[in-house]
Amino acid sequence: MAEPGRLMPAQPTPLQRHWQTQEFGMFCHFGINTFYGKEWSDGSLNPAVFNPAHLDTRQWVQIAQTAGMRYLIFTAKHHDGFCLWPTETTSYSVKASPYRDGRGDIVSEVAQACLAAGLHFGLYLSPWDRHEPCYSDPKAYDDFYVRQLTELCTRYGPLFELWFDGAGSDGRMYNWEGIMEVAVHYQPQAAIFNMGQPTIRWVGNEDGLAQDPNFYSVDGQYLPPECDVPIRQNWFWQADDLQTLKSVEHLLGIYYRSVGYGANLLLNIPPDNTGLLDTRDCQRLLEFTKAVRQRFAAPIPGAIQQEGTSVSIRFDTRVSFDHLVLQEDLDNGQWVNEYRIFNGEKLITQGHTIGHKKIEAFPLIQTDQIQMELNSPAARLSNVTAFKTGHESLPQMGVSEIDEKRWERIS
Ligand code: FUL
Repeated sequence: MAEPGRLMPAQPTPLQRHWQTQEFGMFCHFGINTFYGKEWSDGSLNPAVFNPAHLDTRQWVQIAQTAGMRYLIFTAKHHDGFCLWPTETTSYSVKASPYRDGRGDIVSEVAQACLAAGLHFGLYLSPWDRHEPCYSDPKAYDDFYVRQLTELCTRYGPLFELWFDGAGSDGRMYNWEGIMEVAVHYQPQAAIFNMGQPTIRWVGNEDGLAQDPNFYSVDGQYLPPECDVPIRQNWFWQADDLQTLKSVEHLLGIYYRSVGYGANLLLNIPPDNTGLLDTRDCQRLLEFTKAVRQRFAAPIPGAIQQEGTSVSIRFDTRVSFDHLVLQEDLDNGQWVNEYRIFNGEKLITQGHTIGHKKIEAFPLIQTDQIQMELNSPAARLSNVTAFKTGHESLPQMGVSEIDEKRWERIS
């Protein structure tokens, strides 16, 4: 029930709620760029060198699952237009490469590995296409793009997410209506990232950082954010950027400010030019996710009792903890936009958004109950769990790792 003067918040669909519960995914940028040490290319690179000698998509999936990731998004086509599946729409594809003598289908190899392991699978299909000659003719390109999307939506089983990247498309009007028809018709369960008729949105930076408050209602529509960020500086694997591999502390900082701020985290681990994830990236990823698991290994559940805007959380016994994981009941939309948490008279922590998940860190306390004040009696919590992690504040993120302005926002 809406309070007087307060509009009902936007309501999530079951698809959106499910998507939010998946929390953490692997992004895999792989393509012609991988073989030329490039981030972007203009569609003129020769596919003759595209030949990942040890391609093993099961390794990608196995690492993703060991890291606790629940989905994998693969670049079927980046801005260069090179297609990783044997499309009928262009000759600029794996068909023109020596990979499996031109009979390979990498999208299929990723899809099969995900399916076999039970990992959700999604695709990135860049609208901006720097190879395709008909790109300059909007009508012709819209048809071309719809055909590409139709191939992807009909050949590879259920897709968890379709990633529509806005780069290069400023000022360009695509036939989103036609594009969305294909997506919704063939893949009604796919989350739509950021363009067309989106069901999820870009967080607004490529550092993997959400903010508090993190509002899911945007222009009256429920649109939870996804934080995409590469594990190194670049999205595609490069031989010479190992020094930019993010530290465990930096990755933890991202985790607390994405998943811990109620957003999903899509972390890019790029396959190298042999077709495998780089062992150094894998090692760092697994060190980071092990640290997350260790911190949250021993949950201390709290019993929630609410009266109006006051909530008391009781624990079975007197316990010590330095973290709280809070979750809001989002069935009726997002209501919490302000909360404070007390131990007796003492304010432990406060914030704005709880949403799907909020992770709070603070100096260790010992108690058998805490109290919370919410902004609205319509707000409901679905979970409050305490943890003794041995860490009393959010992981630091060095100023050198992000620009000054952002630092002000997130510190
Ligand atoms: C950006 C692209 O230009 C990058 O190459 C990368 O794909 C990133 C995820 O999105 O807009």
